[in-house]
Amino acid sequence: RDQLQTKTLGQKEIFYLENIDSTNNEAKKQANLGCHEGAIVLSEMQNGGRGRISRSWFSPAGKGIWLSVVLRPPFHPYDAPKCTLLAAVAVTKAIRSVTQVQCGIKWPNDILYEGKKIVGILTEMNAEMDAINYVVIGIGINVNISQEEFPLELRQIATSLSVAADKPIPRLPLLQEILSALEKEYHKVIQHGFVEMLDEWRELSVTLGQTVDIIGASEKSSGLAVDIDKDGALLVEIEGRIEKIIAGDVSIRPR
Ligand code: BT5
Repeated sequence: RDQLQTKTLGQKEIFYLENIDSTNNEAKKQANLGCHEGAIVLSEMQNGGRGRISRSWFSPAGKGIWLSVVLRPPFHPYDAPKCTLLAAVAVTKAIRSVTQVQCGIKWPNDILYEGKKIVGILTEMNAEMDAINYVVIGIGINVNISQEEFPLELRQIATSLSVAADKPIPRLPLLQEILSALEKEYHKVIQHGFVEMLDEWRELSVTLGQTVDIIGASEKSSGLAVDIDKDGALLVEIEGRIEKIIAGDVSIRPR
């Protein structure tokens, strides 16, 4: 805590665990019990790490940053999913500055290096009527996992910072920078709105300018990812028309 340069994130409450099913589950539990904004949950490993739509997240002991952050943002619940975009910007910047690994954001919730996933983000929300009670941003970062340590089904699609940098990466300085960057982006968004953040997102994106397959749409389609809009939707040009792709409904795959 003394080593954090943040004002709120990780300052009042840090829940540090050896093992847990999912740091997001623990963070939601603590949020329901009334923890402060900025509380963080960290675990050395997760035995039930989760991705979106009940996919699982590989989280071996001591080799990653398995982190969840509780926020109580003054946004409309409609804007909560944009926390994923904000976190992707913050984490990408932090990784680039601490490790020099030139990773980039794949819309909406992945950070990739040379096409392989290094980070996944899972934002979950609890809201009543028009107000957010809390948002939990779950961030999973593969830090020191060798390529052979990934289960077979992930070996071709996942990688880690130590593989990308070709050396072990100490976790603490990276965690400190991630929390600082997250706090900075969060306050920027509160003060100036999401639209202000989008230029940074565009700069760090590896999705824009690519031909992508849209998966989960009623008709299978593909097109050129041209931009992100004020709602955080991906704009894809399909046969001369611009389609708005909303996170959660569909995912994309580069051609
Ligand atoms: C995600 O889901 O990418 C969100 C992952 C969020 C993980 C963090 S860890 C801390 C917090 N606590 C949790 O329980 N979760 C969060 P999605 O876009 O649905 O991608 C999931 C897919 O990524 C899986 O189906 C696998 O194909 C792949 N995958 C699983 N583990 C991986 C890993 N360690 N590295 C790269 N890819 C992985």
